[in-house]
Amino acid sequence: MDSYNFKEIEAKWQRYWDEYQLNKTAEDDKKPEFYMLEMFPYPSGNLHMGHVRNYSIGDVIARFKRMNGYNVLHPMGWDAFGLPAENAAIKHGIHPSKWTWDNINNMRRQLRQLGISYDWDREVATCHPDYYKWTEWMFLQFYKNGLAYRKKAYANWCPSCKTVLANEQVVDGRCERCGAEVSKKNLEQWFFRITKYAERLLNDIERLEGWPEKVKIMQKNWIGKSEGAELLFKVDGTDDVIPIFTTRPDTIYGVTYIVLAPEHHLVETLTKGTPYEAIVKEFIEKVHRMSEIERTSTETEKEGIYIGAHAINPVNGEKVPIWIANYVLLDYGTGAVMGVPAHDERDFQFAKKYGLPIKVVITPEGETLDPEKMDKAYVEPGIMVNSGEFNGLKSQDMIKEIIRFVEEKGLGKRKVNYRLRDWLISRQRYWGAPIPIIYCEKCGTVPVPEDQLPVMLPTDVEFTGQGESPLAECSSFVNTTCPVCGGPAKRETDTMDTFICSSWYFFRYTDPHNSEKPFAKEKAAHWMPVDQYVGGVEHAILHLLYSRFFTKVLYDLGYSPVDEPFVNLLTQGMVLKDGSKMSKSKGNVVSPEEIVDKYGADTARLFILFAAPPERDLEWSDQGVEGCYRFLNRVWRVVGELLPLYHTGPRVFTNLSPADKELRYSTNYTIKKVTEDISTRFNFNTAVSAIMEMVNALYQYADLSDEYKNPDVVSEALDSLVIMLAPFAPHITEELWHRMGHNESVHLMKWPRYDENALIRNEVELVVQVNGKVRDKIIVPRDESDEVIKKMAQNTEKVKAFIDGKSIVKVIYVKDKLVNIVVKE
Ligand code: ANZ
Ligand code: ZN
Repeated sequence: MDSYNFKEIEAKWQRYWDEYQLNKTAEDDKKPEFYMLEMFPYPSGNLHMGHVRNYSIGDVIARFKRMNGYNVLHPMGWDAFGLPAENAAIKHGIHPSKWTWDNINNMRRQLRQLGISYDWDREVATCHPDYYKWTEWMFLQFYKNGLAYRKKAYANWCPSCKTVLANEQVVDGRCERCGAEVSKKNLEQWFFRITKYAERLLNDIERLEGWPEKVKIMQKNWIGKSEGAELLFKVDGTDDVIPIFTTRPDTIYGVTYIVLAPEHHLVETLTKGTPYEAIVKEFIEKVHRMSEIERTSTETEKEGIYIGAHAINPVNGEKVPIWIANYVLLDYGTGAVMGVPAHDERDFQFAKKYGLPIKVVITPEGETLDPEKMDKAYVEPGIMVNSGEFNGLKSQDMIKEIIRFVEEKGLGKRKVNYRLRDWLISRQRYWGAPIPIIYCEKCGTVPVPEDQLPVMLPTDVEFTGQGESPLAECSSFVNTTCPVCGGPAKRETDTMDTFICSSWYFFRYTDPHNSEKPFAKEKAAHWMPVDQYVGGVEHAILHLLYSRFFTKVLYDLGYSPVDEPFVNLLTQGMVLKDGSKMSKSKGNVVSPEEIVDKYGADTARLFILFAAPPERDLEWSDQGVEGCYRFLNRVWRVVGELLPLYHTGPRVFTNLSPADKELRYSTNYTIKKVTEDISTRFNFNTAVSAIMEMVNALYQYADLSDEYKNPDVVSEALDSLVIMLAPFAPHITEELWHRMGHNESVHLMKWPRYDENALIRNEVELVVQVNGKVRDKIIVPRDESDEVIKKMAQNTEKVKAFIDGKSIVKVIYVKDKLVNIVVKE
């Protein structure tokens, strides 16, 4: 046979598959459905190895499922809005749309080169008006159902560029572009009320049986449910009340001060016109130069100041000073904390630093604690002391008692708090889906009527990197007429967070060309939920949580047939080179296109699937790639060599020689192993190595002289080999399949089933040596006793010739391998 010309083969079959629409999917009620989804990429310009890994994993599963009788939906698209396109516009003067579409075209070409079996007719791009029309529609449904609202929130502001910055544009507190110190600007922004779904999002994690445990834990922690109490502290000498959330109401008698978030609304009220006003203002400005991460980091020095007012402890009437501090966040709990230095480590350090009193209210059983001598907080449970009528109670019981007490007296109540915040979806950006809202002086906030969607992104926009946002500077966009009264009105100029676009794309794939609706419910019902989702663990929290939230909202509004989008989730490991993640900044990137050029897509795919189990990190290895390339060449040659014996007729397995039986064993064992490895744990690496061993067995068989080869056994082996390798290396197998005389695609074949009978190996072939030299081979029953086997070895004609007349010193038997007879003259 000619040599393995991957270039020709890959191009040829890609054309063929397109022409015969092999990967096109339609609903088919005769087959069970399977929705295979990989996270769609951001069109950054070029595919990287992480993409190749993600999509190769998905493709093997998709092809395997098809061969097992499923009707598989396997779509691809582009998460195409976002900041980099806008940065390119500012830096290089390329319009974000052109930049994005050029990248999409390039990456689509690269994906096709890899031979991934996508139904390209279902491709979506979130930046296309046919798509973002429905993203806008989604916003309106949220708005109409009280799940979208507007309030003031801080955004990063560069005073020199006079522009809002995304978090990723703030580097060490400075503007990424000009280096100026970033401050905060309080702007009216849009939010989605995800907190309304906190409890359901948390409870339903239990139903996600096919998700990795670690992802479920990350989601749980992100939602962050805490149970405790909200206690009401009055401000001394005013009517103001400070509600305070605490998980430790048992420590209420140990409160020695109160801390408000610097942004707390009472701070201004309480300091206005007092001697504290100026220093408090100064302190707040300093805090605003820190990011939220810095503020809450345990490394950051806790800093605060007294604001000149006192609060009254609701249970004992004690007056305690009110402070503000950097570590108290406005949007957690109530934005106010009761300081209990004796029993909270952070409070302990804060009190030590500022000389605030420390009051012990819980002690270990039978011990006392002296605040003077403590060098850290006592955070364990214990017995209540210094707590009035509650002294002597166990602190765990105190929690219940004190909640009952404050509820009875109207001093507070039981409270569940979530770490999860409402989702700030406003972005002061151009390259995103417009928020379909109009502001009219007469009618107020008016949603754009659905029949007027999409609100199109204008094209005549300037990208200066200055001003509130490009859309806000574009008067033809801003100025419009009110849909209610027809008077002059202004458009909302914020666009939506791109996480919104990716929170519903899996629905659109089920009905991508629908111009009446985002998707028909029947179509979604046919395919949803996604049976297998594959992607990077970096999306374990936000993308997956937002998608779950969207799905639940759409379910509640009657649009979605399901309330959880993804049944099974596989989070693939990273691709490493020289021990660290492949990345531009490290300069250790291996480009997929280079590898495909040099070895072909089949080798690239095979290597990436063979080198590690999908959930583990994968170390790139040039030798590993070479090895996979050599393996495909071996497959090519051995199939070529055995091809003359191959036939498609019926196979009869009688009168088999031991060698035939060995090959049948190898074939059927491999079918069993590969099937199990793929279907139970996605162990593609061990599946591939099983196929490699089978190829070794085929080579051994091919070495026999032709009269000993059995065409039926060969045909069974070649069928199985080529079909099982097809999901991994789709091109070479298609070529071999056709050379084997088939007209149909190998990818339409049924996955092979193994023959139990071929797996029973009750005979084994042994080598017989005399004085270490091989003299014969014998076949013996596998479970025969050592004694009998040793006798049998001495009884063959060939062996007899070497031992007759000599004295036998000893006979050595190595189980299932050989018998060595040691003789003396
Ligand atoms: C008094 C207290 C005593 C507290 C004690 C803890 C231990 P989780 O479990 O994370 O929900 N806290 C409340 N609001 C805060 C805010 N806006 N910024 C910073 N810290 C805040 O933690 C709840 C605890 O975090 C609350 O319980 C409060 O401190 C603090 F021995 O109140 B605790
Ligand atoms: Zn109006």
